[in-house]
Amino acid sequence: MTITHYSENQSRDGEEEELSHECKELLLSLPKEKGWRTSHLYKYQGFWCQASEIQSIISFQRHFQASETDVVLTTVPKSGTTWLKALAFAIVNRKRFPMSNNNHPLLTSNPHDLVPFFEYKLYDKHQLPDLSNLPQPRIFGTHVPFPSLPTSIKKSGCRVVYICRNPFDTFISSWHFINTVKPGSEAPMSLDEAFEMYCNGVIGFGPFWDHMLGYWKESIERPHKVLFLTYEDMKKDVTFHLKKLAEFLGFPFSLEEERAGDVEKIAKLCSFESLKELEVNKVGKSIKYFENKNLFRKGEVGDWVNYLTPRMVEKLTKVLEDKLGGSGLSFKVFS
Ligand code: PAP
Repeated sequence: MTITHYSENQSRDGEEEELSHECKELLLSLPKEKGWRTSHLYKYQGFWCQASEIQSIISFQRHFQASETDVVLTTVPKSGTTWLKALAFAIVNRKRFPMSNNNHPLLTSNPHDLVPFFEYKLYDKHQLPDLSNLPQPRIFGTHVPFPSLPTSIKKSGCRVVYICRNPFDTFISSWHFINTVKPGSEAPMSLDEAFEMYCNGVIGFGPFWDHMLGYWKESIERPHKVLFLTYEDMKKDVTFHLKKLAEFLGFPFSLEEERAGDVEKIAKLCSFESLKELEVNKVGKSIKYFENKNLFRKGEVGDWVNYLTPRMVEKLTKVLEDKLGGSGLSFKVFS
């Protein structure tokens, strides 16, 4: 068996590649913990993230200029990002790319290529992208918590959509993902170790409760600008939520479109079952080091019952009560 050892400054999978002097200096001042995939996670502006993400996020915060027509899709990782990107893209572009079109871009491109992440794509590796010529409305994705979004997003009045997933399933999805993408030479992360870190809030862009509450509160204060959806509600009634999303984005379905079954056609095109079977989602990498196929695992609600022990369920339930109690945000995890 090969065991790989990483020293403080060595990079794992490009982890601390090409960091600027400024970023390296900053890292020295930040709290750090053992990471899930990378050797460390750093606490930047109150949330945990990897070194290379911090550099991109700083650049995003400094340089991105939102316009009122922009759409920003936001999530905790493994909460339904890929699904939301596909739906939003299909909704706002349906005049350009009608559902009757056999060449719909979602058939040949992964949703993350059509709706780029600020931190993994646009502002990755010192890039300063020219985003002025993108088709309107521009749609972007990010995992950055609400308080750390660039001021121009918070103040421009652009639309923000958040999709939230119950933390039991998000945890299991994250744990599977990490172990799938870890090189074979590294020991898998045990469920127990990952669970303790998760409950302590130490996970990319966590603590997850702060992330959720940031967007939850904003959606209550500014419901016309911040829409809060849940993975479970969308699974239960995708048609209803797709229409709600279209209305929120300013692209409501006409009666004619509804009669023609366009809502259902978009739901089908963006469904887990359809996307998973596409060639483009079986090969290639749309987000940095990660293979597209690993973005599609089971796509179910409640898979956590197959993994969590009664003690874990009790503990995470308590964490949710402690952290989300009184906020009005809760999860119905037991059917
Ligand atoms: P990301 O944040 O890394 O982009 P994200 O898309 O949020 O990942 O999450 C992946 C999860 O969404 C996976 O869940 P699972 O591990 O419980 O199976 C994945 O299967 C699921 N998923 C991906 N695409 C869809 C879809 N079209 N509909 C429903 N679930 C989906």
